[in-house]
Amino acid sequence: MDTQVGIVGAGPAGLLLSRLLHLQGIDSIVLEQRDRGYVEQRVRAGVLEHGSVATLREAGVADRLDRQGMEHEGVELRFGRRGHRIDFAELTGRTITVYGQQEVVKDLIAARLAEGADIRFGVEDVRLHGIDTDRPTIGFAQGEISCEYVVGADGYHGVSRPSFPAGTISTYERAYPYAWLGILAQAPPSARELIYARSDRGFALHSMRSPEITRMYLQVAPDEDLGEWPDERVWAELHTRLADDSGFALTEGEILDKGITGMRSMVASPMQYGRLFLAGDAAHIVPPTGAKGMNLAIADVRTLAYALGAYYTDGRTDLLAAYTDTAQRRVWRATHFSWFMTSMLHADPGDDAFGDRLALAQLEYVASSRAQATALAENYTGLPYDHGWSYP
Ligand code: FAS
Ligand code: PHB
Repeated sequence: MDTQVGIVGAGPAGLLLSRLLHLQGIDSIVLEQRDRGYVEQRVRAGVLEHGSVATLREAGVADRLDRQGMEHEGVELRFGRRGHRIDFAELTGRTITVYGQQEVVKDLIAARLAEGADIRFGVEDVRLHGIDTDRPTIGFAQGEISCEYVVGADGYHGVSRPSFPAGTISTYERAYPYAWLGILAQAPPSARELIYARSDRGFALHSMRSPEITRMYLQVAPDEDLGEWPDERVWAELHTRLADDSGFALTEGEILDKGITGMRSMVASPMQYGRLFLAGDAAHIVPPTGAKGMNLAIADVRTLAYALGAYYTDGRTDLLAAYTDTAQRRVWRATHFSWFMTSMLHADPGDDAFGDRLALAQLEYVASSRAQATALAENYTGLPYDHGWSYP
């Protein structure tokens, strides 16, 4: 046997799992199809829940996060040219931290390689075998590894979920009639906190990566052509959608990265077949409006590492058997919250004026009701985990 746990995918889920297993003396090998440079520069999520920050600290990979992460105590909802701040700290006692996903990935890779971990980049043609036996193997162009458990942390387009035999997995899906055009710009953020804006021209989001780098998103059509969006048009649309009556000024800068991300919700269940477990985007996708993607991946591997620890320490298999139910309680909560934020903040091209007014009425309610604002705040900052992180 080459290792105890074979992990496919070096995203936040796969890398954090290998670290949490290592802290429990459990061996793993991570197989990644892309090269190290690519996974370390891939721009994706940027918001860490309260619990995700605590988990990265517990995993001992938060030094740079603690130095460079931007802690926010609230967020602004902007509609009707007016801003409404949701005070997370006051309403829940919890905060969020803005820190790029690629920075989390860099920190995890550095920590793992520093302790001699086996992370294989650039592997091709990964195939899973014997996942219904107690000695599964993972084949790939450059070789094969045998292990006791396989974790599919290979994202939505990975090979792990399709490795479930036909009829053994169900997927619940919802596609949204819009997408996000995202930019990374060399410009200081134009506000201290995130701004989620709903305008009659559609959604816009003001976010950031550092005091020098702004991250922004615009609602566009699912089949939008990026070629139709020269920088000037992007900025003009951002100015329009983020405008308010308090003289908000948007600071422009050189656009460093520009891309379009589709919007869908997908939950696959169960998240286990035999000795194969799914974690992160391999098992569920949420639209990014609720900033839940990376945080759910972290929550999954927190639960899975705990269950694998109980198996290797005490031979317990009950927590592994309960993995799907435990993980999916949080997955469906986050899936609902992400759908709620997406529906409330985007102008649905298929909707009529009645639908528009419903979304605005929901926004008005969140902005004027302490109960509604608290519900949003506790979901956004992240609900407490089912269990504390301590070795079983
Ligand atoms: P990841 O997709 O991060 O990692 C999976 C890894 O598996 C990848 O490195 C991939 O190369 C590898 N892999 C795939 N197939 C393989 C194979 N056959 N063999 C070997 N390796 C394989 N969330 C937000 O909250 N905010 C955002 O702005 C945001 N933007 C996003 C933009 C995009 C384009 C995408 C796809 C997602 C975005 N998300 C965002 C969600 C994102 O943060 C994910 O939830 C997060 O990356 C999930 O982490 P993992 O499950 O580790 O999967
Ligand atoms: C980001 O900073 O990339 C970001 C922030 C909040 C979201 C989505 C993306 O809801």
